[in-house]
Amino acid sequence: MTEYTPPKVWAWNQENGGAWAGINRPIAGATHDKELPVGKHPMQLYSLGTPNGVKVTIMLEELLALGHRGAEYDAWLIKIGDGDQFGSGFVGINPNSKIPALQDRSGPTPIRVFESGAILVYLAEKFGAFLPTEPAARAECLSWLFWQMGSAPYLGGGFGHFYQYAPFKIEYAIDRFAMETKRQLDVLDRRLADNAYLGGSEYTIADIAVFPWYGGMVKGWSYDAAEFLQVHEYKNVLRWAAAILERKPVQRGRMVNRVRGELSSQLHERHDAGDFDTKTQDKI
Ligand SMILES: N[C@@H](CCC(=O)N[C@@H](CS)C(=O)NCC(=O)O)C(=O)O
Repeated sequence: MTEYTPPKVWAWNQENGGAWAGINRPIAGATHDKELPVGKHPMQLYSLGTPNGVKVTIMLEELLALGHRGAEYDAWLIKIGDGDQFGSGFVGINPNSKIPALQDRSGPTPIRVFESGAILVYLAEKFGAFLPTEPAARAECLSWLFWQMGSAPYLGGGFGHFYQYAPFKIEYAIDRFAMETKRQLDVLDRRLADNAYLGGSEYTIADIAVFPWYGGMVKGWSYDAAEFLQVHEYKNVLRWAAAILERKPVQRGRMVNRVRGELSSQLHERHDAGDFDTKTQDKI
């Protein structure tokens, strides 16, 4: 690899060889007209089963398991590799063109919510669940929730990108982001040494947000990097991830909008609670 001297003005090299070169663009906005489908339930989710998407499907399944019928939802598949996030309907509910995006159609005027952290807070407040009301516990929960929103881009966009998706391996970039990812795992491991969950003794939206990223990392689901990052060292994170994974709503939420893995674990779209038994990819 030769050293790179940036030109005076950056130019868009559309074929830069990276795994996402086909969809990444330096401009926002829609590329084509496309209405979003709308189903029968109050909540309409437009998403994909990535760590960011799964946060919301886990939350909706948790709410349904508590008996909140208002959390019934249609989960529509947005194929980001095909550019669905740049359709006019999707951009209308998320001007940032990223999954997940939610529309609450339970009232007279639909309410759009984008950014997974904002969606979790919106749902937690609407249904009064998984976000403590006592000020100290609420502050702790929100602190870890926002920690996730700020930290995961280093794990995904930094480490994951340069370790797995970049067209060639750059030692400096992998080194920098491997170090930061290990530091973040250690932050979590220390917190979880004395606390069952990130907010304290209760399972909250902080755990729902952090689990798909950092739980997935220690479980070896992400970037084929478990050995490289020696994830077995983070024993408290492993214990916490195992406890979360035992929850039925978490298992269900992980299946929704999933397009990889065992066919029986992929429920491309979810429009009914019964779909988990009848509409997984091994059955249709
Ligand atoms: N901060 C956002 C991040 C969302 C995000 O990065 N989504 C990715 C998939 S995990 C995406 O839609 N990428 C499509 C693109 O970049 O064009 C959130 O938490 O909702």
